[in-house]
Amino acid sequence: MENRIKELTSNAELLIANASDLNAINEVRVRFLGKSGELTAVLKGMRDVPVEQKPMIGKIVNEARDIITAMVEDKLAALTASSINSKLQSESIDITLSSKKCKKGGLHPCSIVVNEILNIFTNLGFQVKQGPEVETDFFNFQALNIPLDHPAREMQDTFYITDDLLLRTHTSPVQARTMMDSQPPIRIVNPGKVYRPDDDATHSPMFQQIEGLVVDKGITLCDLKGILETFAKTLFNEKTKTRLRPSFFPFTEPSVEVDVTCAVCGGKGCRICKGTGWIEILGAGIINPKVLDNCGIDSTIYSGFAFGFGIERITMIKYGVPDMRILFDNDNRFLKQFN
Ligand code: 2U9
Repeated sequence: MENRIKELTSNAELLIANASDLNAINEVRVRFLGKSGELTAVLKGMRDVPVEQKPMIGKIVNEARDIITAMVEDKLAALTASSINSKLQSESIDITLSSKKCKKGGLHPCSIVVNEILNIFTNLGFQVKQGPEVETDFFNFQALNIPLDHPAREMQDTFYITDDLLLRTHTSPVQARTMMDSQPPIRIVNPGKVYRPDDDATHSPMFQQIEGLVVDKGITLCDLKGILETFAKTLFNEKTKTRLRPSFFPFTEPSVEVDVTCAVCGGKGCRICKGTGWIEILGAGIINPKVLDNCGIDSTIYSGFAFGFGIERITMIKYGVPDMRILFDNDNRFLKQFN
C-alpha cells in the first residue's frame, strides 16, 4: 500500500511537471483527486487495511493527497499567470501610435452671422425671443395689419397647412405674441426660420430672419436710425454709412428701407453694389398704431420701431456670396473657408 502511494505520488509529480496548459493540469487533477481518481480509490481501499496499520497508512495517504493538491494548485496558478501574460502581450495596444487626424467641424456662415448679430443687439440691451414656425393666420397676418386682400396672403405666396394654419412668412408673429404677453418697455430680437414659396438665385423657400422690436414711451425714427447705424458699423466696419429711403409695409408707418455703404468698395461703386456704392440690408419703420392696438398696447401712450432682415442676404453681402443656393448646398469646399 505504502509503495503504491509513493508510486502514485511520483507519477502525479511527473504528469504535473509536464502539463503545458490549463486543460492538461485539469486532467491530472481529475485523474488523481477526482471522484473516481487514483488517490481517491486508495482512500476508499482504507477499509481493507488492518486496524493497527490504519493510522500510519492513513497519514501517508493524507500527506500524498495534500502534496498532489498543492502541486496541482501551484501549477494551475503558474499556467494561469502565463496565459494572462501571453494574452496581455498579444492583445496589447501601442499607445504611442499617432491617431487618425479627425476633421474639425465648424459653424455655417449663416450661423456665424446670426451669432454676430444677436451679440450686437444683446450688447445694446435687447432680449432674444423665439416662437413657433407653424402659425395662425391671426399672428402672421391679422395682428400685423396685413389685409385680407394683401398679395402676401395668396396661396402662391404662403405655405398654408389649413385655412387658418400656415408656415410663418416672417418672424413678426413672435413680436406680436410678445406684445400680447407683456407691457413696455419691450426690446427684443427674434431670429428664426421663415417660409415663402420662392426659389431662385436670391430667394429660397426657407430662409432665416432676424427681426427687432422696441416699444416704449417717446420712441421715434431717430432712435431707429441710431440703433441701425450702430448695428451696421459693428457688423461691417466703422466707416459704414447708413441711409433711410421711404417704403411701405402694412405693419409700420412710416416705413423705410435701409441701405449701407458697400463694404467691398467703401461706397465708390463696384460689381457687388452694382456701381451704386449702396446696398439695401433691411426694412424698418415706426410700428403702425393699429398693430400696437391689435396687440393690446395703448398707442396713445406708447410708440415703437421695428426692423427685419434676411440672414442669407446679409451673409451674401458680408462674404460676397453670388448665389443664395450656395448657402444651402453644404458643399464642404465652400463651408470650410469659414473655419
Ligand atoms: C410687429 C410690428 C412690426 C418688422 C419689419 C420689415 C420691416 C422688413 C423684411 C426684410 C427682408 C423681411 O427678410 S425680409 O424678407 N422685413 O422689411 N420687418 S419692419 O416689423 C414689425 C414686426 C412685428 C408686431
